[in-house]
Amino acid sequence: MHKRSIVRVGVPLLVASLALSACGSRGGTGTAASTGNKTAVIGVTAPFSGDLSALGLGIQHSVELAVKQANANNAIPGWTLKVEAKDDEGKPDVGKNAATAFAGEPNVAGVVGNLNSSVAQSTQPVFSTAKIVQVSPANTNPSLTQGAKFATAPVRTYPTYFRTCTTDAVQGPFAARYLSQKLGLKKVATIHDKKAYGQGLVAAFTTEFKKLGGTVTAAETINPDDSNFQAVISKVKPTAPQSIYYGGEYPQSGPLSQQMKAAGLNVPLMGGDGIYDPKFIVLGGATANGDLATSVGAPTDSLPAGKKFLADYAAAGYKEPAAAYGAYSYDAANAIINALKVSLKDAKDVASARQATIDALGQVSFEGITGKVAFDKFGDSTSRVLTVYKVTSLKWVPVNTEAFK
Ligand code: ABU
Repeated sequence: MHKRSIVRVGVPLLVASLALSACGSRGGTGTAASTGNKTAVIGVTAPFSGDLSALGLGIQHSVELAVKQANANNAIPGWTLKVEAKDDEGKPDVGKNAATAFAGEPNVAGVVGNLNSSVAQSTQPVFSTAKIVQVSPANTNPSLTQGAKFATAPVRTYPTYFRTCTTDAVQGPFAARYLSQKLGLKKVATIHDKKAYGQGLVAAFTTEFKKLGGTVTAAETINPDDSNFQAVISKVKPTAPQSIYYGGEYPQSGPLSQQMKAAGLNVPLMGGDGIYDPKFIVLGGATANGDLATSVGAPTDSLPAGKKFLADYAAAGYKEPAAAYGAYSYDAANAIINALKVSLKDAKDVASARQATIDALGQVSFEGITGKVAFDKFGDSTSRVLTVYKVTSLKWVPVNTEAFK
C-alpha cells in the first residue's frame, strides 16, 4: 500500500483499495474504446508473480486480447467489457482471497482461471456460491469437474466451473501410450510433487502404462519446495528405469532433470503440460535435450487460426509470450463473451444475469483457436487433442499430435 493512497482516499475507498492490493489486483487492463454505457468485467486469475508467472502472464494477456477485440467489434451492443486481473500466486489461499474479491464485485460476469488445479479446488466453491462462471484454460485434474470418483462414478462438482483444456484422465494415458507403444519402453519410474495436478497425472499414467504391459520400477515423491533431488534420485536410479515420468511443474522438474543426469541417471524425463515451458529447458540446462512433455491441444502455430492469434498477440505488443495456455485462455475468454451475448442482451445489470450466463455458457459451441469450443455435461471440453513435445537443440519441438480415443 502506497502512503499517497492513504492520504488521498476516504475510508470506504481505502478499504476497497486495500482489498484489491491484497489480492494483487490489476484492474482495467486490456480495455478498448468504450462501446456501450454498461460495463461487464471479465476477471482473470492465475500466477502473475513467482515461479509460474511465465504461464500466468500469457493467460492474462490472451484474455486481454480477446476482450479488446470483442469491444472493437461491439460484440455485446450496449455493453463495454473490461478485464480485471488478480494474482493467485499459484497458492490456494491467495487464490481463494482473489476469488472472494471477485465475488464481491457486482459487475464481474465471469472469470478465466486458475492455472493450478490445487488453486482451483479452493476457488470453485467461492465462484459457485456467487454464481459466477469460471473457465480454466489450464486445470487438468479430472476431479475438478467429475469429483473424486471420476473414474468410476463421475458427478458434476460445480455448475459454474468449465475448462477449455482436456484433463489428466486423457493426458496421463496419452503419455503412457507414447512411451510404451511409440518408444517401446517397458520400465519407467514415476515421481510427483504431492500436489493435486502431479499426483493425479502420475496415477493416470501408471494405470495405463501397466495396462499396456509396462512396469513401474519405482514410485517416488518430492516436496513442493524441494530443490535438491539427490535423495529421490538415489532411490530411483538402482531400479534401472528407461524414463522418469514426472507429475508437477517446470520450476522443479528442470532441476530434477539436470540433477538426475549429473548423477548418471541419463534417461529422458517426461512430464505433462506443467513442464511444457521454455523455462524448463533453461532450468534443466544442456542435458534437457531428449526430455519429453505432453501438452494440451495442437501446437498453436500449426493451426491457421492459431497463426492469426499469435500475429494479433504480437501486434498488441504484450511483453510476455502467450506461452502454453495462451490459445486456451483466448478461447476461454471468448466462451464467456459468447455466453454474455445471450445473457446480457436484455439484462439490466450483470449480477441479475448470472444464472443466465451459467446456462448460456453450457450451450456455447464455436470454432476457437484450439478447435471447436464446447462443454460436456460436466463442464469439460469436448476436445481431447494432445501433443508430445521433445527437447531438441534446446527447444520444445512437437513430435506427435493426436486426438485421444
Ligand atoms: N495442467 C498443468 C498445470 C496446472 C494444473 O492443472 O495444476
